[in-house]
Amino acid sequence: MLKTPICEMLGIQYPVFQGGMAWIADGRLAAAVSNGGGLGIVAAGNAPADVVREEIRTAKSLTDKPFGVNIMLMSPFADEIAELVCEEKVAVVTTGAGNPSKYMKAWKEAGIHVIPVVPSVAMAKLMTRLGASAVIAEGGESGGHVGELTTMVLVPLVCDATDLPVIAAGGIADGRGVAAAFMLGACGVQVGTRFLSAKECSIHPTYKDRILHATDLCTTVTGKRLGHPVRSLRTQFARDYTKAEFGGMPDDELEQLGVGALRKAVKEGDMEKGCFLAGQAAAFVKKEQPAAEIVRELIEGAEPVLKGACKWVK
Ligand code: TUI
Repeated sequence: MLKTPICEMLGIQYPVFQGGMAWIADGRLAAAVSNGGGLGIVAAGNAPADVVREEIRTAKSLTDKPFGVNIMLMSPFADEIAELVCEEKVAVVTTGAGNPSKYMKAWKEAGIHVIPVVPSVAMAKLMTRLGASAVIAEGGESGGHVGELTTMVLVPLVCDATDLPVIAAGGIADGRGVAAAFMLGACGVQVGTRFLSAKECSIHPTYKDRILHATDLCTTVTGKRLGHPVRSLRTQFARDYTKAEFGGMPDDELEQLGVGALRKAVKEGDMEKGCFLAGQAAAFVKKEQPAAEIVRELIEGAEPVLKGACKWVK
């Protein structure tokens, strides 16, 4: 049985977080992951507080287990979501795409466990000083907004920089990845892309199908020029965006090209204009299955790998 200090801290059975995927991680998916013994996470994305409140209430109605809310800090509604999580007394807040320093005091006073994504050693140290409960070291294999470093390098560096529990993310979608994360010093994992294939994940069937058929070179990173590198499936949108990015389209026009593209992927399965965020680990995702089964497979797959880890040590 794989148990680590993060399980005790958060009152969860397995050290598996579900990634806070904007537009995708709703109350239904979060509750299914939490009911499966992991930590489900409702993603606020770019949604206003009333929409996120509904998803939190949905999650509460479907599970009595702890779950979290992910706050995407580039959202125009970040301030109101920051207040909402205190009002709703959510157990855990994870953050992404920015520095959550200005909210930390209020969240801690509300009794919330704050677990930020840190893309660098400096950010890990800052979050440790400001009282985070743990940190998520997310490498550039992940889907969506990516940092510079790979999981393989970022996780051990962050482990060396803080005494807090470190959750590894980016490129993890099976038991081998979970075991490897533990070898690097992590005591938990965050998994996004694998949960796109969960039965309880409500993305458009075309999105799910593309993930199930993804192979090794199916993802690419766009948006570096504007300073928001994003990993997604290599679709017509990604090709058009890359052409515009390197073809000298003015910044404001390029920004407009991306507006609404995520919604078009998630809600409409639009293969021309949709941006299908996905990590490199999409290549590991082979079938649709209940979220609880995914959590169990991640853990049960890791145990024999970890037990066999000393086979070359003589
Ligand atoms: O946030 C994510 N992944 C995301 S957010 C998102 S929505 C979006 N859509 C289009 C453009 C941009 C965002 C889709 N996927 N992952 C966590 C993550 N956080 N990765 C990297 C970071 C990060 C980056 C900089 C965290 C902190 C940070 O701090 C910089 C600073 O000092 O402000």
